[in-house]
Amino acid sequence: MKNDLLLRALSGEPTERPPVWMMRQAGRYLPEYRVLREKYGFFERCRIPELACEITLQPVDIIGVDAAILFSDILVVPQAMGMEVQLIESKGPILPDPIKTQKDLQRITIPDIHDKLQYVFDAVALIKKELNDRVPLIGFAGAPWTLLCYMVQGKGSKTFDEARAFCYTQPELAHQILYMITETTIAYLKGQIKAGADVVQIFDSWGGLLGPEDFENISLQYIRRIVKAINGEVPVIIFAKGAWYSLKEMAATGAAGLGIDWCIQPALAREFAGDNITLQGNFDPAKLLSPIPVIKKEVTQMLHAFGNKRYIANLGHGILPNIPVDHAKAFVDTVREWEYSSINAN
Ligand code: 1CP
Repeated sequence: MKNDLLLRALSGEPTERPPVWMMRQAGRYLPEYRVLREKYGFFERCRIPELACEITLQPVDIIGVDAAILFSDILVVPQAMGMEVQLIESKGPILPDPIKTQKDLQRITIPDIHDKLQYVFDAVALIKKELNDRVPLIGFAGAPWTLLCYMVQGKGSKTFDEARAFCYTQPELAHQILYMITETTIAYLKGQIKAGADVVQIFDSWGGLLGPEDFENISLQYIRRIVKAINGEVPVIIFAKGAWYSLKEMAATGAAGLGIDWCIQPALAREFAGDNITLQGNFDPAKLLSPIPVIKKEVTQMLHAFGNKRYIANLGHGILPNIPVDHAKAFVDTVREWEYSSINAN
């Protein structure tokens, strides 16, 4: 691997500077992505390995990030389990027949992963070939709770109140579904790893909507099972947005890295997570709309705050579609120009 900063940061080996990538780095803020978006539907872009490969490589070539992340979506898993998923322009994902009752369970299965998601594994293999070991490739999946949110609510939401109420009022049914998603996800991530993914990230975008006890019961116990099943084959990063109160428990799963958002101070996150894990984050994506000199100053402050410990520079959530490309580049360049030795020099 020519640039193995990400792998070294995840295994706790020294690095001269932190690696940097951005969640949702392949996407609408890039004009090159928007060209393909005009021509092909969302799932076409996911399903045609050549397109998924081209989109995955765009931020590596254009922005200069230290890792590629597979272009796909977390919702291909509910799709593979038998649910219809549509992506509607400017509305986001819609699942027209959400799960509400025990009877609806008949509509979903734990699928044969190669039957349903082979196109993802083909994309991973092609991306690995085209990357030619320039930077590591991150594979990913949604956490079971975050996928259940969409499968029950049927669309995006700021609160996913229907999904939360579902878990509290029909706990047995909820746990049956979470179990099915977990089994599917284990096979899915193992397939990505076999096809060549160097790291996998579990996105629990809605973890922080649950209180600490419910997070353990509804989300973390299933994430833990996934991490255990991967059993160190590749490093796993858990990103549970908003679930800062469980960093200690998440660190104990055996994950190599934990993503954090901008609502927790780096020092406090480190205190909760302990020293034997890599932290990833946590720049507020909305700050990328600031003038470039302000971005540079704030990123430098962030790097100082994380200090000379196991660290991957990233945003605290996905990049927004209206971020100018040169602002995204300023974020990445500031990290690339920084060296750990500057901490001692100052
Ligand atoms: O072109 C378009 O308009 C489609 C927008 C889009 C894109 C670019 C969607 C629909 N998905 C993606 C790609 C995607 N999704 C990636 C690609 C790799 C990357 O560059 O990072 C990844 C990792 C995801 C993961 C994803 N999808 C998450 C978890 C991360 C997060 O941002 O919280 C979630 C929650 C989704 C669901 C989803 N898919 C698409 C949208 C717009 C959403 C979010 C909807 C919502 O707000 O509820």
